[in-house]
Amino acid sequence: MSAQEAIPVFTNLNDLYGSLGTSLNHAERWSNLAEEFEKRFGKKPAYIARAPGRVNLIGEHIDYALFGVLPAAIERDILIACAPRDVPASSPTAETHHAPGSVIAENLHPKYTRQVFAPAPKAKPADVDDEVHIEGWHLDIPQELRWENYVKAGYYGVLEEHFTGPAAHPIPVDLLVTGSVPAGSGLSSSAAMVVASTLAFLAINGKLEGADKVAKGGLVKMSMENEKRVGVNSGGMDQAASVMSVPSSVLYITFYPSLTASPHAAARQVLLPAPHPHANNHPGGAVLVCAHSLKVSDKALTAKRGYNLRVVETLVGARALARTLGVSVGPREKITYREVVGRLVAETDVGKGGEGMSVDALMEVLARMEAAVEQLKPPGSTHAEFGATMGEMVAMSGLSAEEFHEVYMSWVEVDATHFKLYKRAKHVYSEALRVLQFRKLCLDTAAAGASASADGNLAALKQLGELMNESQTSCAGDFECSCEELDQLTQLARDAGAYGSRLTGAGWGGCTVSLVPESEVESFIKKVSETYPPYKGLEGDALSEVIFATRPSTGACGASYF
Ligand code: NG1
Ligand code: MG
Repeated sequence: MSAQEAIPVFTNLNDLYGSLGTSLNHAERWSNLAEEFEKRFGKKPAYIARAPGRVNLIGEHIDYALFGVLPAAIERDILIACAPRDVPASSPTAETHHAPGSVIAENLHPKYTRQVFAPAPKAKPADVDDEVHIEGWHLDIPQELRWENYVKAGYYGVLEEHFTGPAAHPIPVDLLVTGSVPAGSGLSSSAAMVVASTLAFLAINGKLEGADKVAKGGLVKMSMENEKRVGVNSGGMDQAASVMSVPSSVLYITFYPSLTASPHAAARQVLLPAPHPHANNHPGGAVLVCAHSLKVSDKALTAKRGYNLRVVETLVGARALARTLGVSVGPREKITYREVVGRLVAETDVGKGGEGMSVDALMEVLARMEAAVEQLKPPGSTHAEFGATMGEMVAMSGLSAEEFHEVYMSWVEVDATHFKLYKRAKHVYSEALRVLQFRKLCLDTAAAGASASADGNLAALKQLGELMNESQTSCAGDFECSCEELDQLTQLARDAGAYGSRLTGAGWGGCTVSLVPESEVESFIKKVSETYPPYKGLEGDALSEVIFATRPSTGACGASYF
């Protein structure tokens, strides 16, 4: 799973469906999309891009602190069918859809209307030979969570990366979108949209071929930058999971020293304990069940008091901690919590090295951080739960008020009077450690293979569940990204027999993920559907839309039609 791997393009659709999993009728979805495309645009699609949503097993809100996380792609995905549109040479170019690189975007869902837009080049005529030189592009992307903004965000990145310099015009494109990832659910429909859009525009413009073709790592990087254009200062977990995932496996994704700088370290497979061959009286392996709290988590609305505020609290906390620990930090550097421990080790434990630190050494250091973060409680503070005021926070950063605003506040809008640096840090370091403990349990069980006892497997599953439960407690108490509905649903899931249950994704609504004994999935779903009040009266498809088992699925890919 290296970042240099090419993005798979299928020409045999049966091979493709085989790789996607069996919980949705993929063949029907793909052929329906292709037929509908032909009906609407009068030609077959040239390419269909697929990008899956993801579920995060453990490691919440630590990707932007550059700590490793354990997500897996799910079967539910976004598909974008597309084809070049011929624009007659003689046609008047005043109309938007005749402009170079113009897009007609439709969505299979009837509630979404047709969108027509065209990017405008920022061009400057070159001196001698009259060639036009394109310096960049204008494409209006309102910071609202509407589907077409994600399509535009993907396109914009492709334009900026591949269509600047001597004029090379992007081709006009018709496209049709469909999706099965519920929006606002914490299953990353947004990243799936951005990845699918970026992939579609790369494919249609021939950027997935040739010597300098975009590979998986490039697609992750572009998609991360593209998603930021819609207004959330996210880490890279969702885009990496959507692109890099492989069937049947969870991914351990690390972002340090950088996701794409260390392609081999970036994403590694971690297998959940498999059913034990001699597990007569034991429930066998475990399955992931996603359950939507039915509270929609709208990041556009909650960013100022939620996601973006947490990013600020986490980054400022890291600088303050670096200072109290005597770790070097540049005057304008936005150091992260991962870099703080890296440097702490490199600068104090000679020989261990910060970047190349082994996972065991990292686990040791993380365990020591619980005491260290106590120093982030503002001295003598009487504020509830150790929140620092803006003034106190500026003082802790060691920057002048002006510098502080420039470095930490100029790129983001937040709405808060107190900033809970201590509680956020406590979550980040304990969660980073739980991820590594979870990973170790999985790797140790896999290494023991058939020689492990059935009891050993079961014990491992219970411990994995325990770590998920602890993660939920930390998200709710210290990171404050849960909500009543998520607290209730995770508790009901445990009562219904899950090994463990927690919120997944940013929180404040959206989905939970539960680790459930394979043999008990049906009865688990039934019990939760009877006890979680918002599920009252739901059955059949309506119920399986909100609570469903999923297996780790494959990452982004495409299909070419001939
Ligand atoms: P969601 O809300 O599930 O898309 C967000 C971030 C992730 C990560 C998680 C919390 C985006 C695109 N993604 O996920 O990078 O920080 O929250 O762990 O904002
Ligand atoms: Mg999202």
